[in-house]
Amino acid sequence: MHEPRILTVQDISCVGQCSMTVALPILSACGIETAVIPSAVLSTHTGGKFKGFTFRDLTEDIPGIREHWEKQGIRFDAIYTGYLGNKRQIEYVRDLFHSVLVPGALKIVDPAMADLGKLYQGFDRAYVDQMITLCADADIILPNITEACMMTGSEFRKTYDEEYTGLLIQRLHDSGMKTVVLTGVGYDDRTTGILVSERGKQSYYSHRKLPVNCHGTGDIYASSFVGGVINGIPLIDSVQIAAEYTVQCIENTLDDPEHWYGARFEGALPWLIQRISEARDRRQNPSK
Ligand code: PXL
Repeated sequence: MHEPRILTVQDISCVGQCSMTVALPILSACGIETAVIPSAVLSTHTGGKFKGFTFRDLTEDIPGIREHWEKQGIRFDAIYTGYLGNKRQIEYVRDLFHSVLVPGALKIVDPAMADLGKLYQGFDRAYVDQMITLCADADIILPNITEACMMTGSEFRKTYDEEYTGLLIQRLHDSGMKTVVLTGVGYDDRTTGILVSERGKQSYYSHRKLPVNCHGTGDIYASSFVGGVINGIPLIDSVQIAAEYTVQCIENTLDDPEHWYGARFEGALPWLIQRISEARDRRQNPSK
């Protein structure tokens, strides 16, 4: 049987437990061969108390890597992109979409650029506009509420109702986006969840909200979700497994205030491996 091979494009933040250093171990745990293009190397991520981080931009390495792969006939069954350092990288990722993927490959984009109503350091409106074009080219996008607001020109609200999230989803579809997995959707203080809109059908999976906001949890969520989907696990089940895994990672971090820069995702990997393999077996042997 042909085992899917995927490509992920995102930065390496040397310290900070986010992007590539989270995606690779999680995808490997899910049993998926993963090739990488590091979009930049930073000494730390750009959030929280980290100041004065280094940033080695690898943008202009991307076309050469693509050309080499094209010559070698290297192709991928899926692509998953996370934090991309600038507008040009987004253009280069769109080139990858059209050159190194097999026909029908799954394109998953996490427009990791903003949270809590604000863009991450270094990004501007032009970057958001470019990200909209990438998301419109993707099969599945994973914005949080802030990113959905920025991509649709909607007002960011801390509290909202189903009408508001429905409108955000509608506006994303109106901009050409296909399956939307909207993260961090909570209608009261105690719960949060994920609103999925796929082919005109919406489903909502909610779970208990933990009293902290950990850096990097978006990447933990996206990587474990991708791990489920690439294993052929139905979308809503992948959404649920990723959410439960992310909650465990946050729980494992709560008691350590010095660990403000990320979430401890390692300890719950055995649980993730088990859940993914059970769900995959159920898909292959539905009678079980
Ligand atoms: O987790 C998102 C992320 C990824 N990469 C870098 C970041 C952030 C969030 O702040 O700064 C470099």
